[in-house]
Amino acid sequence: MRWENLLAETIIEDVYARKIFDSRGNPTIEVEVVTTDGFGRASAPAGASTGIYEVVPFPKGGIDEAVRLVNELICEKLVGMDSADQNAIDCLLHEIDGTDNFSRIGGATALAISVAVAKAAASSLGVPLFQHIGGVFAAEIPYPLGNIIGGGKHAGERAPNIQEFLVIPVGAKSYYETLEVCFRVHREAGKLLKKVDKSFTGGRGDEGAWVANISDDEALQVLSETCRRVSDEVGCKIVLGIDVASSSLWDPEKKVYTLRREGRSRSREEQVNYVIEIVERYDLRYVEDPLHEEDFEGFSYLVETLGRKALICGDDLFATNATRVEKGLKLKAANAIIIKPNQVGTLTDAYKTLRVARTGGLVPVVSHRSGETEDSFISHLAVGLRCPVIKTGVLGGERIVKHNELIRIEEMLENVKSMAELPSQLTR
Ligand code: 2PG
Ligand code: MG
Repeated sequence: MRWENLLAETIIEDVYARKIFDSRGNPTIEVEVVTTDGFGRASAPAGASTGIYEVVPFPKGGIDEAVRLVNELICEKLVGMDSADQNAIDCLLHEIDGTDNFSRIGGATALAISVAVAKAAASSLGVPLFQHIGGVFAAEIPYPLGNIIGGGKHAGERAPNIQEFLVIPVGAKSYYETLEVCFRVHREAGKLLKKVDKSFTGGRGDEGAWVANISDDEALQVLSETCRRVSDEVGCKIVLGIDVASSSLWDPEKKVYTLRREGRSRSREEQVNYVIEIVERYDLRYVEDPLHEEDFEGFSYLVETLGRKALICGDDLFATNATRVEKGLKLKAANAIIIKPNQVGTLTDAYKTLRVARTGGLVPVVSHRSGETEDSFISHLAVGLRCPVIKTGVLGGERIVKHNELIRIEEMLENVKSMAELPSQLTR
């Protein structure tokens, strides 16, 4: 086959946007890209605990304006371009937008286009999406960070302040097995919660994690106890983690962390000490956003104190933004990073941030958002970019599609796959 013919197959012929709904019932944007020989469809997720350094999701006129912009303006500019040239497409999106936070076309708009283009290219070329992203040697399967108990902005008033109580089945030998363990922990934790909280009726939060009327410490006790038991029963090492999502607790005026449940607050110093205390008491190996998004120095102190024992992971702190990662690296403010493509708008931007982070030794964790759709793109992204951990909630259709897609990827890679190599903080 001639090179020109091969290239022609990936040429964009049409782009179309519509409004759909996410898992919280909020409207979001979905984009379809048609090429000569392929098709890609992608939609944008949405956060509840969004960081202030994330790109703006929608333009001034909201989603309707975003849809209009795609169908009436952006489509025309993309037709004729090569979907396999992701960099050129993402550069063009920046050019059309002309701002540094995607406020004109919307970051959600950019993301849906960027991902739909990648999917269309993979489909045109007849290769799996993870291989299109990562090449033929992308064959490492990530471990899930399973969300077992929820709190903060993902749950109700009486739930814990900490947003997510997480587990990683580090002893599992396959993705399928990691899920068996995660779901067993989830099931058993549900049973134990009934004993701890008499009013618990099996309610679940945005990501499928249990929501109960318990304190942070009670949630950690339930998680610890459940993991100990399940680990013994199934013979698989399970480690614990949390996403404090501290920016959601931070009151910038009073300069305190508000503990809604207890009706009191913690000073910065108290918050630092509390994090150190629970990491030690519950042997937490993963702590995401222990402090609010401006406190690089506080993060540095935690890395210095806990960094050899636990991953101190920046989510809102970095907002998948390369400039913020550079600052974080200078200050040694984290040893892990959340990669959420919708925080930055395009696949190329997310990749660039990942490259900076990796060069600086940060452990990358590809992540969903609390408001998700049936799009399983991040499963491919985690394998394609060789990220050792994927954070994608626990139960619920929009979470399960990502897990099931990883089971399929694992099967596809049958003879060449290996489980990802985990950092020492998780395996020690
Ligand atoms: C987080 C995410 C996903 P949200 O804080 O890590 O769990 O939550 O999408 O609400 O920001
Ligand atoms: Mg987070």
